[in-house]
Amino acid sequence: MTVATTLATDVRDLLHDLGVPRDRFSQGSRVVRSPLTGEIVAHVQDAGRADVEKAVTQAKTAFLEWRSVPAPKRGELVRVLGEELRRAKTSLGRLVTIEAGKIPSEGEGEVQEMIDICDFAVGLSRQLYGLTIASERPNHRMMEQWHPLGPVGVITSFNFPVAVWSWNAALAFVCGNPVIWKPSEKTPLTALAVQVLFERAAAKVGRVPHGLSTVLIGDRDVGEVLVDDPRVPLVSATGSTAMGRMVGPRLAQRFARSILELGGNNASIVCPSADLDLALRAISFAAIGTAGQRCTSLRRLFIHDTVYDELVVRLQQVYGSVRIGNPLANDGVLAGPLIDGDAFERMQNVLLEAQKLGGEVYGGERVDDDKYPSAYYVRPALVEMPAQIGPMLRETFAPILYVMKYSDFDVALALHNDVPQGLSSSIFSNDVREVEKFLSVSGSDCGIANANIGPSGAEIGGAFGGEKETGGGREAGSDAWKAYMRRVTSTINFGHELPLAQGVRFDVG
Ligand code: UN1
Repeated sequence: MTVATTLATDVRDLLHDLGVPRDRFSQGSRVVRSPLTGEIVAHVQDAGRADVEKAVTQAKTAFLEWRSVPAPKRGELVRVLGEELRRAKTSLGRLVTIEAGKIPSEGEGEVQEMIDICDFAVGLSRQLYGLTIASERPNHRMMEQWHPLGPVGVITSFNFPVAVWSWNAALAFVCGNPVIWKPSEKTPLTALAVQVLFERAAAKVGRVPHGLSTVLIGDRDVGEVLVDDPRVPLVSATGSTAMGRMVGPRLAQRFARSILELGGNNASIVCPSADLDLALRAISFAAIGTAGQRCTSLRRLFIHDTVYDELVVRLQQVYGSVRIGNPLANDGVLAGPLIDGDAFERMQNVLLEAQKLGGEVYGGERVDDDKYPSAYYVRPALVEMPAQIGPMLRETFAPILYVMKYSDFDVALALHNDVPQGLSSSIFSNDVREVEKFLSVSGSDCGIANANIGPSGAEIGGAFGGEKETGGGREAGSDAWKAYMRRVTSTINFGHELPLAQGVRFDVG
């Protein structure tokens, strides 16, 4: 595995390969650090209020042009963007690793997720179907049309710095909308790179209006301008529940739409008939992968008492031996760093809190701090809890897995649902009754419910999102595209009479 002299050099070379002009990452007051080492890798310029204003104005103009381009032609842009992403997969994946700290396989996996949603959206560009509806009146036809909506604001988080943009953007573009993107201030470089790939695709396709895609680097004030601008009819925001509490009501206030992807607190139930080898692998990936920094990460585990001791011992073996560290400097690493020192502090405080409440903590300590004093690598933590209390009810963006024993399936199911969040969930069982119950109306109350796989690592083909404090939004596959369009119901009278609906009589002559 090659390690450049410094990550800054590596970043410079990658951005150069990707075609990002040097001045976009070598000047500006915002310092970009890599969580792999804590070192400064670039400087970028924040967008000012005037830049945001300009982006929205241009997006509005671009919308007027783009909405009239036939949808399959709009799909052509997304098809070429998918090709650019395929070409850039290795470089962009490595940049994700450097900027967000993911292991290379997950960094490239994120780019693959972008490619997948582009393919999905290209097909969709010929399938933006509306219904034909039987009219109750003679010689009338009713139909439903889906029209472009307008500029879409997209606010994304550091943990999926580029894939979440693509879930929104690929759909928005084929649906006829421009996109204004505020990436996490912790991961601006990958966003700048994606914007360059978009610009290249647009140039190849030709006649793509200026301002169809813009990136605005900055703090929350940039996002707030998008949230409050009446020219932006939809904002899709990924982040904490606290962020959603701020964004949701402000959008509702001006009757704009929102797609909210907020905190998750995902659980799995391991039943007596579970395949424990399979469950062990699935649990390990879901709880330790991405250093527990996915919104779909597994955070709570309910294990039946007949298999509890065996599974916990096996999990402890995994937790004790899993390779943690800088994934660019060591082979075989499965857990990279936390994003920053604040995340580390929060994790340690939560572990202390759990301990005070009777939790037995295994792991959780900092590692490699001698090698990287400014980076935050931790051993993932397994916490045996006496009850579902305290931090178990909250989302902590760190590799902490709370474990509890159960003996009655219905009690486990009730505990499973008894948290404020409702993103993803899973069951490990070979008993068809348990599996079907878990997936049924009286089972998991989450937006995603899986059987014999973990709660994370969803494919783009399904609608992604969750209930309760997770915010209710849906992105990516299935019919999530409808949120990016305006539905028109039209009734056409092709007769000579004017029968009124509901048999109402209104004879004026
Ligand atoms: C997120 O963590 O915000 O299902 C998104 C998954 C990924 C997406 C996670 N496909 O884990």
